[in-house]
Order: sequence, then structure tokens, then C-alpha cells
Amino acid sequence: MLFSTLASFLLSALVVNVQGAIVPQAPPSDHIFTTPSDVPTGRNVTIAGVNTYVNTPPRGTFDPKRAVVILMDVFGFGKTDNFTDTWANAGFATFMPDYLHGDPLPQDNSIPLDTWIVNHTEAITTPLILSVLHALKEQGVEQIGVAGYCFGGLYATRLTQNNTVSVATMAHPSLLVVPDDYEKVKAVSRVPVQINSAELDTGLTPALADEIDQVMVGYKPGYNHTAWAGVGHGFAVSANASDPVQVAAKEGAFKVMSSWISTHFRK
Ligand SMILES: *[C@@H]1O[C@H](CO)[C@@H](O)[C@H](O)[C@H]1NC(C)=O
Ligand SMILES: *[C@@H]1O[C@H](CO)[C@@H](O)[C@H](O)[C@H]1NC(C)=O
Ligand SMILES: *[C@@H]1O[C@H](CO)[C@@H](O)[C@H](O)[C@H]1NC(C)=O
Ligand SMILES: *[C@@H]1O[C@H](CO)[C@@H](O)[C@H](O)[C@H]1NC(C)=O
Ligand SMILES: *[C@@H]1O[C@H](CO)[C@@H](O)[C@H](O)[C@H]1NC(C)=O
Ligand SMILES: CC(=O)N[C@H]1CO[C@H](CO)[C@@H](O)[C@@H]1O
Repeated sequence: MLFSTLASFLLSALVVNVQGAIVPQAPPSDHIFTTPSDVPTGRNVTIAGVNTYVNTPPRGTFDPKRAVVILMDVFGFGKTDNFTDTWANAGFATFMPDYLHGDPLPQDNSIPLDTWIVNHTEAITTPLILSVLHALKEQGVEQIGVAGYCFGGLYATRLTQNNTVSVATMAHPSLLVVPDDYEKVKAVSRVPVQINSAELDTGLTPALADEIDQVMVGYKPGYNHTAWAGVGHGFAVSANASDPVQVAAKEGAFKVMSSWISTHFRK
């Protein structure tokens, strides 16, 4: 009873804040493109009780005191293991916790987002993320860069607000309250933060992204917003391999995100 009251409160808070709220309702066909050759090279490890996809570059070629934590979109990480490998291939120890606790949003639209989200409120999701981050820190990781995609962008923002990570980057973040969430970042955060937006995103529209930019003028720790033309929500996760604009935007966003993290890790 308490749980469902809390959940409906959170849900209504989400609906009330609809001005800044972004609902990633793009149909699955717009969202995930995989090829049969997408074979993951990492493995799943249980970290602090959370199933986490882990891929580390060859021993001796990376700094074990630094880690990148990938926070995926509502579709979870089954099909995106291989996507995460791109980060490991770029030289980062990479961890993708299943903070959706094995319950991603089905891609066939069989469950509406507002039904699904009841079991994926911040109250449920945040402890899973924090357990993994704490376990990494206990294992000697001193600097964590977070990369959040869509739904994961909300948590990349929260970890920024709470100064839990060293550096943050995100693509097409959703469910943020704009400008409030970035007013909070500006007021309390020491974390350099980078955002990728998409021209055709119906959630984080160019107008909302501009609003964040206005708030973040003069943000001392570092801020960058890169806008990608001709693509929509989800573009940094998956691209139609036959569409050169989508492929270039996805690869370009990866380069901006990964170089933001490596540039802002302390030397
Ligand atoms: C890791 O776990 C996810 C979620 O259960 C699963 O979809 C994926 O196939 C697993 N990946 C590997 C490499 O075992
Ligand atoms: C939420 O989780 C509870 C407990 O696991 C489960 O009984 C319920 O069916 C879930 N609700 C939805 C909408 O998935
Ligand atoms: C951030 O801090 C608030 C206030 O203490 C807490 O409720 C929330 O769970 C924290 N979120 C994260 C992602 O650490
Ligand atoms: C943001 O970063 C991109 C990629 O590094 C760069 O091209 C762009 O000039 C930066 N934007 C600003 C306003 O500094
Ligand atoms: C992928 O892009 C090609 C070339 O633009 C287009 O013909 C095709 O319909 C697209 N596929 C999907 C599923 O959108
Ligand atoms: C995004 C990514 O890393 N894709 C890779 C998936 O795996 C295939 C086969 O190993 C690679 O060719 C892709 O580059």
C-alpha cells in the first residue's frame, strides 16, 4: 500500500512536470538496429548483487583507477552489450549495470511506459546504481565517468547533482525537469557535464536543450552541448546502418562523449 502510494505520487509528479518531462516513446523500429555480427566481447558479472556487463581493455593498456559506467535506456542492455564494447575498445574499463533489474521495457509496445515505470522509479533504481558505484570504489576505482543514454540521462544528471561521479556525459536524456534540474546542477555540482541532443527529438527538443544552455552559461566545472542534425531520440544508441546521417551522428556522439570523459578525468 505504502509502495503503491509512493509510486503513484512519483508518477503524478512526473506527469505534473510534463513541461520538462521527456517520454522516450519512439517506436522500437526507430530505436534499435542490430546486426547478426554484434557479438559481445565482455561478460556479465554480479557486482553488489546487480547483473553488470563488464568489458575491460587488455591488461596493462588501461588505468584500473578509472571506470566508465554506462546507464542504458528503457530497453535495457540485452542487445547493447556489443554497443558497450565500443567504450572498452576505446580504452576504458566499462561497466553497464542492469539497473532495470532484468525488467526492460518490451520493444513490442506490449506494456505502456507509464505502467512499466511504476517498477522503475528513482526510489527503486537509484540504490542499484549506487551499489555498483560503491563496489567499484571499494575495488580501488578513484574516478568514475558516467555515460547515460535516454532514461540513463536522468541518472547521469542525478549523479552529477550529487557529485557522485567525476565526469558525466549523456545523449538525449529523458524525464528531466528543465530548467530546474540544471539550475540544481549549476548551484551544487563540481562535475563537468556534456549533453548530446538530437534535432528531431520530441523529448529533449532543441528548445529545451537551449534552455539548459542558458542555465549552464558560466558553469565553472565545464559544460558542453553538442546538437546533432537530422537525427531523433535514441540516435546515440542505435543507427540504421543504411542511413549515413544516422551512422555519422552515432559515431560522432561516441567520439564527443568518450573524449569528454578522458579529457576530464584528473591526470
Ligand atoms: C548479460 O545479461 C543480459 C541481461 O540478462 C543478457 O541479455 C545478455 O545477453 C547477457 N550478456 C552476456 C554477454 O552474457
Ligand atoms: C512490479 O513488480 C511487482 C513485484 O515484482 C510485480 O508483481 C508487478 O507485476 C510489477 N508490475 C509491473 C507493471 O510490471
Ligand atoms: C542524490 O541525493 C538525493 C538526496 O540525498 C537522494 O535522494 C538521491 O537518491 C541521490 N541520487 C543519486 C543518484 O545518488
Ligand atoms: C562542444 O564539444 C564539441 C566537440 O568537442 C565541439 O565541437 C564544440 O565546439 C563544443 N561546444 C562548445 C560550445 O564549446
Ligand atoms: C534505413 O535507411 C534506409 C536508407 O535511408 C531506408 O531505406 C530504410 O527504410 C531504413 N530502415 C528503417 C527500418 O527505418
Ligand atoms: C558497436 C560495436 O562495437 N559493434 C561491434 C559488434 O561486434 C562486431 C563483431 O565483433 C564488430 O564488428 C562491431 O564493430
